[in-house]
Amino acid sequence: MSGEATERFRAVVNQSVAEFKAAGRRDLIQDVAAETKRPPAGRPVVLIAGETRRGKSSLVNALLRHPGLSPAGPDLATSAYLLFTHGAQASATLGIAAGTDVERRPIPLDEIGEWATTEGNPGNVRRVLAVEVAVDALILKHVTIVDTPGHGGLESAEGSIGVPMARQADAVVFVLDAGSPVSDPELAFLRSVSARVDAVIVVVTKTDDYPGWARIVDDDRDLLRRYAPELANVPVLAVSARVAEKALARQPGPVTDRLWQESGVDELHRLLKQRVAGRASLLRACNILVTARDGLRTVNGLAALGVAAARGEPTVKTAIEAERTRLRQYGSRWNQRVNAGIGKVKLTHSEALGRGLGELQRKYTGVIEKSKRQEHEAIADRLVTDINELAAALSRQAGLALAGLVADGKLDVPVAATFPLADVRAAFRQLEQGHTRGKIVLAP
Ligand SMILES: Nc1nc2c(ncn2[C@@H]2O[C@H](COP(=O)(O)OP(=O)(O)O)[C@@H](O)[C@H]2O)c(=O)[nH]1
Ligand SMILES: [Mg+2]
Repeated sequence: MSGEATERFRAVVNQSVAEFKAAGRRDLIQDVAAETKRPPAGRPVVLIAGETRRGKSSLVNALLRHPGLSPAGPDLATSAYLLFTHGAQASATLGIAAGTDVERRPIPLDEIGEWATTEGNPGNVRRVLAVEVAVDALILKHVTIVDTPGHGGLESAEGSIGVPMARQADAVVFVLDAGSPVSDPELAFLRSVSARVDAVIVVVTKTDDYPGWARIVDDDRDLLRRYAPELANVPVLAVSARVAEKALARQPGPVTDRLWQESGVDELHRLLKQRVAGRASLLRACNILVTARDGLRTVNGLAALGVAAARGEPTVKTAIEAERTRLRQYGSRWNQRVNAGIGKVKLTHSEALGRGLGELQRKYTGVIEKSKRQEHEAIADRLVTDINELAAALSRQAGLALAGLVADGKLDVPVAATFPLADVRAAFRQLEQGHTRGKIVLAP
């Protein structure tokens, strides 16, 4: 980021932190602080997350083109983090808990399973925290890949290490399988990940095993749209590590190429290169903003009345009508009070809109600067989604402000102008001029 962009970025983050302070939410301040304090990145870190036995380790092996490197199988469960980095010479190094220290010890590559699976190391009696594996795989020239343990489901205490760990990641590949649609705990996990990580890719694996995989992929997309709207636009890729293994076992040639294509693993490779590789600092900046945005949503979304108003619930509408009638009886005093009320709504609204647009602008300036021409269309699509999201968050906030005014007995908000979403910048300009008589409405 340029110096000026860095300054503006800091200002946005500081502003958010100030809001959290005002709301007495030390936890949210800590969340953002944790993001900003991470050491500078070299290659972006991609976390492979998901329920146990979904096929994470097999997918990692397919991506690395190194069958069996990350222990995988029907009776195996990964029990430690496996960090795959690039190295011309293959090597594996254990990280073992020794009191408060971490002892590092090299091991042969074929002993990883003895240390990093529930079978080789039941109950983790060997106190393995992680294994760092260096191999000469093409994908590792672009990103560092972390295969994650998980052996009690995402809901369990062990499974939940996935969420804090996700904070160490620049991007997350979330693995589902084609046997059944995304489950509630998986959706909940994805939602909490998306509150920290901007770059999320969903992968539906084992397509070779389930002839009905295409319907499951459609269902997954649909469920994400409905229950995790913030993830409505994440890429959902269908893959098969098994088909990739078949391709790996063959000599190069047209059939092998077709198998790679069919496996979907090449597509995942391409997506990681396009969206993640070479963007460590940009992804980190985005993740800080995502964390701040999530905090702002938490702070702004707590009041139940606000939620009811945003949903247009009849009781709230009736309250607004009654208030309007009451206020009409006030004559000139009514005008004063209404204007004060409008000022209040306008203030909250313009600050939030300004902040939100500023964030988006910064984010996308960075993204567009570093992207290739053919990616621009896809980026534009994402921008529109994000603006929609911002507008939805703002209408919720406006609902809150309105509800507050109803409670204060100060409500009547004439609408000065309605802008279609595409004119969001015009709306913003009018707000900036500050001469508006009524509330600015963004029509989604
Ligand atoms: N048919 C098929 N089986 C797979 C595929 N990927 C993984 N599996 C199997 O699913 C089981 C769990 O895989 P693993 O990679 O260990 O899952 P993890 O626990 O998420 O790391 C193993 O028996 C794998 O052989 C795939 O693409 N196709
Ligand atoms: Mg595994």
